[in-house]
Amino acid sequence: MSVDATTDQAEQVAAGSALHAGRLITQIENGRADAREVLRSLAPHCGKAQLIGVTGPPGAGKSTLVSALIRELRGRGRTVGVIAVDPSSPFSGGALLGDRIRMSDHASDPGVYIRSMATRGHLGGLAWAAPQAIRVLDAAGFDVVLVETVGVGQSEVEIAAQADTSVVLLAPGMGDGIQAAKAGILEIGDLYVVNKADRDGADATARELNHMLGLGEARAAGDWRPPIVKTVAAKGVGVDDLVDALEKHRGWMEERGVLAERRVARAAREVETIAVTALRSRIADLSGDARTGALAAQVVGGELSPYAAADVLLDAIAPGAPGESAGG
Ligand SMILES: Nc1nc2c(ncn2[C@@H]2O[C@H](COP(=O)(O)OP(=O)(O)OP(=O)(O)O)[C@@H](O)[C@H]2O)c(=O)[nH]1
Ligand SMILES: [Mg+2]
Repeated sequence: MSVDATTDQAEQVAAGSALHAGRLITQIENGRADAREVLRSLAPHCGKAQLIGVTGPPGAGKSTLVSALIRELRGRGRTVGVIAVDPSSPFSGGALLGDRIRMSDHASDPGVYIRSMATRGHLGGLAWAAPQAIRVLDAAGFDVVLVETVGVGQSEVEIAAQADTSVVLLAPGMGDGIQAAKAGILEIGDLYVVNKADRDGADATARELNHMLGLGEARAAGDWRPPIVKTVAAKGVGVDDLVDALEKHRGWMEERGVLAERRVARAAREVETIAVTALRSRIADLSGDARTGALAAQVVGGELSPYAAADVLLDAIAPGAPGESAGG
């Protein structure tokens, strides 16, 4: 892509063109080098959006809640971009978020943009691509960026955990609490939602959650105590309370300097991920290389320790040969 085309695409995204934002995300998913150039031009436009992660077990109602959140946020005059990662698990039979939205009233609303991303199959994986896609929607000027990830798998949980505010969604029954604890999502919530409050067991789930999280225990004055909000996402019930709680958390973070800290931590992770991805791909390039085979043979033959062999490998890739992340 030419310099002009890069500048043009960046300008279009920064001006809020959903079409160009969508194209850029596709380029990111495909690991295209020119996406990096556009992202570089967009850097000054990033950092304004409120980033909210929504995660929880398959079928808990994340997409339904996201759709209800969009409605509530639009009602409050905010524009909303959505990244739905792994949007429908084979277990829950939940509809694709995109399908759900198409059926609803957001479809023709220019203040809403929804994008699904596949979990697998793109260069560097999800951990690398999702934060870049979030950047794109941020640069495109959406006030709020919602990220839906299913709470199984480390990278999915991490994406939600790295938001400004992480919402963990559970639903009564199906041993959700236990599933969630296993996946490690219980620790990451700034807010907890017990969805499907129209079903039996919602109060019990909320109590169990309260107990497991030690929410009844004393905290230092000024510390954040994660609230538990009950919702019936399918009917929009409790969603206004949830948005109030989100606003409260944002206010608390700004007051305490937590928002700035989180953003620095997130950027650090992002930089690390890009660097590690580049190193991996350089190592992968070498794995077909005779040198790696020779090193392995030397390790098997007892001539080299694996550590020494790894040092040789690192020396071969580390000294600044341009790799996947160079120039970005
Ligand atoms: N009874 C009831 N059903 C709900 C509620 N919210 C969502 N559902 C239903 O639960 C099912 C799963 O909802 P989804 O929003 O697709 O859940 P999800 O967590 O996004 O699912 P995956 O992305 O596949 O993990 C759907 O059939 C919804 O209609 C609710 O508040 N009450
Ligand atoms: Mg979903």
